[in-house]
Amino acid sequence: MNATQIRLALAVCPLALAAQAQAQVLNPFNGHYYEYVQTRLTWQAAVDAAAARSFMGMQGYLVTVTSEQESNFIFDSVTSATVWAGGSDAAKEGTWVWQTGPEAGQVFSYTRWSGGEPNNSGNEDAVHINWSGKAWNDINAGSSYGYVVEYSAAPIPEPGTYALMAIGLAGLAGLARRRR
Ligand SMILES: [Ca+2]
Ligand SMILES: [Ca+2]
Repeated sequence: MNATQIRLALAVCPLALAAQAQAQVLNPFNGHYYEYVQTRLTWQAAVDAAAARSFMGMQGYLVTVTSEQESNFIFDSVTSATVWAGGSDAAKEGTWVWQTGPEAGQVFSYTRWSGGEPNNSGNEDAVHINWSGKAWNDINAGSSYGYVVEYSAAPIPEPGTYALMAIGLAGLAGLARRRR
């Protein structure tokens, strides 16, 4: 590497780091973070890959879109690519249920289906978003798309943490009694 190449590497490196640091985008409205992953996977593989990611101690999950604001935010600020979201009607045709994140098990209360969708054309059991502008479509879960990982919940304390907290509180109570 000559001097020019070293100078170039030093100039480019911080830019690369800055781009990486901004992979997760904060939605100030709900405090959740979102990360677009370009790698094309099947729906179930995207569910698993999202759950394997974590950010600031929060476990990721395949995105759940539960409001107009969240839908707009993803399209405008995270990605406008067509991406998987964590909903399925595989268990009961026509009943769309979130399978991921804090909403796992909840029937969709907010939807943004494109006109004529979901149409279950050839048995389509998974939802992808940003399909037609900001609208959604049901599609075969074996198709391959990129995906958005959402991060929202603080990690759930391990049972051992509660035990330590209890010991800590008992210790403080004892200290308070001794002071009196
Ligand atoms: Ca969500
Ligand atoms: Ca469809």
